[in-house]
Amino acid sequence: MTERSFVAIKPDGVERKLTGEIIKRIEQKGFKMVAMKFIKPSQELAEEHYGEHKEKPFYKGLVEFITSGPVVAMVWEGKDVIATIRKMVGVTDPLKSDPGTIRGDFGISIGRNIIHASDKLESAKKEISLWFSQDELVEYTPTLDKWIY
Ligand code: RTP
Ligand code: MG
Repeated sequence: MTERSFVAIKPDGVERKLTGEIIKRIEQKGFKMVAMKFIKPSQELAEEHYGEHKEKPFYKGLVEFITSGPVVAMVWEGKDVIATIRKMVGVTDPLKSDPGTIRGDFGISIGRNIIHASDKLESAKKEISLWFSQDELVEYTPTLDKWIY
């Protein structure tokens, strides 16, 4: 199914200059970029984004970290993009992520795992509307072959 996913390169990924590498991987997979911005998230945005983890012991540190520096926030579109990008990202703990995944190739620490990606359709919709206004989602049709998104 064609759908959209919210992806964010976290402050550690930006600081380690992995932005180009990560965008390259998602582009080369074949997905279509719909939106992108470089921002230092506010406290409110971060708290809302990770709201599902409010009661967890790592919540405060997680919000502190995600607001500590700039992130690259993006929306990507394509067939099964949500599950596919999660697969490309790896599991939450980089040490348990397979080589070939973003966290498996570049991460060590669960609290510094480089990238966020929506885990299901419902979260993707919520996250896209939280991070982007409607007019920041760019409508366009690629003019290349039909099989390229
Ligand atoms: P994300 O939401 O950031 O894409 O990561 P995720 O789905 O793989 O993991 P999730 O369970 O949603 O957790 C959100 C972030 O919280 C940090 N975390 N720390 N046990 C811990 O110390 C712990 N568990 C989770 C991670 O940075 C994780 O990405
Ligand atoms: Mg998550």
